[in-house]
Parts: sequence; structure tokens; C-alpha cells
Amino acid sequence: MFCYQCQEAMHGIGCSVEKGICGKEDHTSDLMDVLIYNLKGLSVIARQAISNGFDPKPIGKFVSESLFMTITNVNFDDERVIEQIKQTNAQAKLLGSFLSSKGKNVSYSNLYEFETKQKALEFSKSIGVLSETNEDIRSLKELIVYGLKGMAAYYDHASVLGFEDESITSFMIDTLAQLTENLSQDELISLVMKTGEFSVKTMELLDKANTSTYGNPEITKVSIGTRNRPGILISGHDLKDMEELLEQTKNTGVDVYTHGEMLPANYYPKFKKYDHFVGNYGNAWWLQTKEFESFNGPILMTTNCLVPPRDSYKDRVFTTGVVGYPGLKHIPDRKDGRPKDFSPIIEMAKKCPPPTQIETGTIVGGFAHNQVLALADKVIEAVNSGAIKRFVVMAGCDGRHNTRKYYTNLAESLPKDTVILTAGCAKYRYNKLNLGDINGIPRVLDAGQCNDSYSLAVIALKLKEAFGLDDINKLPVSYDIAWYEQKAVTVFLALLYLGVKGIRLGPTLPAFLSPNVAKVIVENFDVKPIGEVQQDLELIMQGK
Ligand code: FS2
Ligand code: SF4
Repeated sequence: MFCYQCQEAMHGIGCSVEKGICGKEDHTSDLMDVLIYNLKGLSVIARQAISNGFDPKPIGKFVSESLFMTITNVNFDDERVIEQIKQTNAQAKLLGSFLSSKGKNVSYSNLYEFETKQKALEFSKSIGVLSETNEDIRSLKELIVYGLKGMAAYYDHASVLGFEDESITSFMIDTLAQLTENLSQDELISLVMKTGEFSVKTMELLDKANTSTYGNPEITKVSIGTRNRPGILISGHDLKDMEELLEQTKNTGVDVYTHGEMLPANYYPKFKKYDHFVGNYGNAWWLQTKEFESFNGPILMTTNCLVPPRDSYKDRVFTTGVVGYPGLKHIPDRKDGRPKDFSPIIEMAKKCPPPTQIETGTIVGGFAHNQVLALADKVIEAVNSGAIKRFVVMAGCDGRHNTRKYYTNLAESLPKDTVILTAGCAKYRYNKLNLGDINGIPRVLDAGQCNDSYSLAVIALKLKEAFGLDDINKLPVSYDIAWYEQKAVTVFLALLYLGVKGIRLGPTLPAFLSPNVAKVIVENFDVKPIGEVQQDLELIMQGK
């Protein structure tokens, strides 16, 4: 195996022996390499078929689901990956016969025809990440693939809610197809920027899907304590799963709590009407091995981040959607427009003791663009009067490394006239610190999930307009982003596309950026690694 797609890549280089730091086994990683290889080959045929009139929707959905499956902490199950590889072969045949019927020639040259797992594993040795020997070309290609993975995840959430955009899936297909060609560095760099452009488009689509289905997030006090009834803990990002679970648990005597990235579900008006939706339990994904234990009831993982479960609570973890782990129970997909059936989880919950309380009190969130813009006058006045000196965007992901304490320490040390704008699970590093408020504006404004970083961009663009500036970088806003998995790559490329300069990125720069590619990004966008808290703090306050 060789995998370096996330921030926890071994020794900052890549996971290459037996098992990744995330728990992904070498064989699973190798099978995922075959899947990615085949998605590229399939995309060559799909691109040709679509330009000849083939319906782009089903193939777009298949490609985005498959990419999503390979994101860090989503799927650890060989059988599911193998099934997806077989599907690439089936889809290629379908597209191939369509093209033949149109009198077109079809090339299957970039596709591996699945025979046995053993043979697929042998094949993987010739096509893995390192098979591209030029480290700069490899770096750019992988940067694009990781950006596409995050885009695919966001697209999948939007499409589940009925919001689709063929230009996005066609971009994914076209880009994957181009990655089989001998593109120059310059061509790849422009594809990186194009990926940023479509990342913005996808986050915008998901924002529209979420807000038009569930209402605009609003200021909300979320309970972090527990009640004395059995509960179900739901994690991940899929709001449709959230809705169906809340609906099916009504009047059952079972409560629902969010974990990790599902916390922002508490901010949506449509979910607030459920009395049995109690609040949030616990923290970011990496603390799940402790917190799933003490929750006592069943847990539903709708997306990443799943950590290989401990035996002590393994029988209580359910997966759904693209998430998978060998031996865990899986809730099948919707069929014919009918909701998923969460009854096995509900029945289990009824027999479980209530959650053990680990925290009490509340946290405040719900500051997506609509809510912040409703407060715009107050915010602008606070900036004009000098009550707010600077906004610090500290969105992104959380992770296990001790070095991430930097974000807690920075949040604590920021002067009282600064406001933190956050989104994603990075917030757990400082959202319980009680940093106070500025004239009623909380000092930590949580927009939502990692995809809601889009909201932060909308807010910045509106502020630029309100202050009559010609450049987003002239705002009193600094970016200090934490990253972990590939959705953060998507958000990062989106920010670069929007013209944001001077981003601090941590806790480390991606292992997949070769020195030359890192240099290009640093020189063109002034991206820098995080440093020491005190030093960064001073630079941030100087707008540097
Ligand atoms: Fe956190 Fe994990 Fe949101 Fe990432 S829960 S690191 O997948 O997507 O942010
Ligand atoms: Fe390693 Fe991250 Fe890849 Fe997992 S996803 S194998 S931790 S680089």
C-alpha cells in the first residue's frame, strides 16, 4: 500500500506498511487504488458516451459515490470496494454498448477487468500512487483527485436531497478522464484551479439543498448534557439520514443526539420541532472510541469519520450510505423513494441504558451566512467602531495529533476584540471555551459542517461589498485552517479559487504536496504552515 491522502499520513510521508494510521488495511487501500484507476478509465468512456447523448445522471451519481467511498475514514470493507470495482466494469460495458450502437469505437485500455481479489491486489502494485514516477506530476494529480473526492461527498449529500447539477458530475468525469492523459504541469495546475471553481459550485449547491430543505440555520443553544431515556447517536454529515431517523424515532421513547460533524443539524429550524432531539453528545470524530463507549446506545455513522470500533461497543455501531466496516450492521439504501429503515437501530436503543453524562451545559452555533447577514448591521458597526478588530477563520477538521492544541491555544490567546469564524469539526478545539461576546456577537461563530465553509466565504464576500473594498484580502480577516481529510482539500481549493491569500494551514502541510508544487502554491497564494502560537498571533493581528 501507499497512501498519503490525509494529514495523518505516516511520518508526514505516507502509510505504506500493513495498515494506515486511520486503520485502513493494506489490502483495502490497494483495492481502493484499483477502484480509482477504474474510475479514471470508466470516465474516458463516460465522457465519450455523454458527448454522444448518454444520460449523464446515473453515471455521475455512480462516479461521485465511488470517489466518496475512498475518502479517509469512510469505508474499510474490502467486499464493498470489490463490489464497486465490479460495478465500474458493468458500467463500462453499458456505456460501451451504447457507443457501439452509435457506431463509435470504444477503448477499454484504462480499465482493469475484475477476476479475483488476489489478482486485483497483484494488479494494484502496478497502478498505485507511486506508479507515477515524476513527483511533481504525481503531486498535482493526487491534489486534483483528493479535491474531487471531497467534491463528490458534497455532491452526494446535495443529490440525496434532490439537488443535482450535471455540470458538476461532468466536470468530475472529464477531469478523471484527463488524468489518464499525459498532461503537462501547467495543464495540471489549471485543472487544480478548475477543481477549486467546481468546489465552490458544489458547496453552493449543497448549501442550497440544505437550506431550502431544512431552513436557514439560526442562532441555537445546543445542550451537551443527557436525558434519562435511551438514545441513538448519529454522526457524519448526511442530513437526509438525520431527518428520517428523527421521523422514525418520534413517540418511541428513544432520544436522538448528534456527534462530531452532525452537531450543526441542531441549528436547522426543521429539526428543532422534534422534542426527542436532545442535543450533541461528545466531541470530534477521533474521540469516538471513548464517547461511543459511554453513550451506551446504538450509533449511526452516515459518513466519515469512522474509527475502527472497539469490540466493547462494536455491536452497537451501524453504518449506512457509502460507509462500511467489516462486521458492522449496515442500513440499506432507500428504494423507490421510500425512506431508509432505521427500525433495527430503534429496537436496539429501546433495550439500552440511557447515555452516561460526560458534559453539561450548552454551546452556541448556527451562524451560517443567512444568520450572520441578518446581524450584518451590528457586525459592520462593531468593525467601524473598532469593537471588532479582526476575524479569524479557523475552519476545517480536527484530528488526533497533540500539535492541534495550537488551535485551542490560539483561540484562547486571541485578543478580546477578535471573532473566530468556524465550520467543520475543527471547532471542537475551541467551541467550549466560553470566549464571551462583543456587543452581543459571540466570539466564536460556528457556521456548521465543513461544507459550510462556503458560508464563511459568502460572509467575507458580503463584508467586502459592505465596506466597498475591491479585494477580499483587504478585509480584516485572517485564515488559519486546520485540515485532515480530502473534504478539507476541496474547501482549500475553493478558497484559493475565490482569491483568498495568506492562508495558514496546519498542523502540517499535506504530504502529497511535492516541494516544487508546495513552492508554487506558497508563491502564488502566500500559503504558509502554522508556526508558534505567540508568533502567529502577532502576525495575524498585523494582517500578515
Ligand atoms: Fe471532520 Fe471527519 Fe467534515 Fe472531515 S468528521 S475530519 O471527515 O468532513 O471535517
Ligand atoms: Fe494513512 Fe491517511 Fe491514507 Fe489512512 S487515509 S492510510 S492515515 S494517509
